[in-house]
Amino acid sequence: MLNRIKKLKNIFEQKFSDTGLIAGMFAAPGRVNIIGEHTDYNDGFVLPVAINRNIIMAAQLRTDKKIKIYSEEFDQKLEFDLNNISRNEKNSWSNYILGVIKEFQKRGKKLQGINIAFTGDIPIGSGLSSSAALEVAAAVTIANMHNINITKVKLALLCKRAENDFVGVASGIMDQYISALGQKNRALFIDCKSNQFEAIPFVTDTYKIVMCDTRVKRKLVDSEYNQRRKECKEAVLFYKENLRSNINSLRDVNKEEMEKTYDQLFNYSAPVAKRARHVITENIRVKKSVEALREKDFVKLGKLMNQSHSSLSNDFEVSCKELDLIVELARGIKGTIGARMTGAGFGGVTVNLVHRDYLEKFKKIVRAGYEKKVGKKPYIYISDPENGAKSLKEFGENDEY
Ligand code: NG1
Repeated sequence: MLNRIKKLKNIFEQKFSDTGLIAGMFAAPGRVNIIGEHTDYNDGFVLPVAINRNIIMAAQLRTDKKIKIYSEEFDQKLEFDLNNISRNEKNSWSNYILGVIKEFQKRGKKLQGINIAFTGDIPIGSGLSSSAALEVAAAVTIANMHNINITKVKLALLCKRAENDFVGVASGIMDQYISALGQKNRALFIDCKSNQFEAIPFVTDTYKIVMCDTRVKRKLVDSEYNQRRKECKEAVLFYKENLRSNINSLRDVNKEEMEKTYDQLFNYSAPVAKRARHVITENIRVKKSVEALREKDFVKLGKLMNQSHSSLSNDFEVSCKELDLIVELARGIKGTIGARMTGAGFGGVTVNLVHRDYLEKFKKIVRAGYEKKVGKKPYIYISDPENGAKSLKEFGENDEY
């Protein structure tokens, strides 16, 4: 990261003149969800980790009310007025930062003008949550520069509001929580109903988290995602009528109840019955995964990840041939103890647990096998669970935010 920090400092100096006011640098990571897919909007459980890819942001206060933002990735410098923040339809990347600024303003914070430059190495649009990282990096930057005392939980909730209300994506809390609250060698067990979380030790010298990016554009994802949400709601209505009136989400239905009524629901709608079965069993798998981590039983965790993929592919039907191919190739390699798609599906990334002695073999076989059938190589990233958002006080010195 040191080189990127130096590079960003140079960029900042080229793009902006020194105002002499408070300056600083901050970073917020992307994430991968180890298990717990399509459970967040069903009031369920997720188990993400922060990864070693970040948005890094350099900033300095200004004496006026202007906000100037430079994105290295888009090579664009935009200017806004603090007194008149509205959505930018043309340069949508800026909305993640503007939305965060707006949220601070909504909370009555008097902000000063600010110059911002940022860069990042989280691939955009592949399901590693570069957008939440950008929001969290912006929030940490704004809070620090203005001496605003805010807990990490409140900061993550503020970013979620920015995403829901300003950017306009009805996401859950997972991405902003893990980017703000991630911890080195820990996964975050999040209850998406209560927003409570617990950092679970994810300690292993033997296994690495490997992400494989299919590089498939997630074409169907929006319509299919909304369709799945609708089907889950339909299942809740069915259970409410046929089981108990106090069922308000799939979280409230246990496995026995689901199995007892499976045929009845299947006769009403086969997809709805299958979606419900995925969510209800996935919540159980997340809780078992937490147990596995507490027991340091990574083989057990890997098996649960494999089961999660089958359930997402067969019952929730959000996988695609490229994801299934990478999962199949990965599973064929000795040293892979778990492989599954992660994120919304229809493309994006898989997450794997791979023995460190087999990493090179893994990369070689997955790249070659995928290229042979799909015509391009997948991108492969390797990470341990990392810390969440932090201040980069000085070059190379990583202080916890
Ligand atoms: P990805 O595909 O990682 O952006 C999406 C949702 C999550 C969750 C997963 C499925 C957004 C921004 N994120 O994740 O909240 O529902 O799908 O588990 O919509």
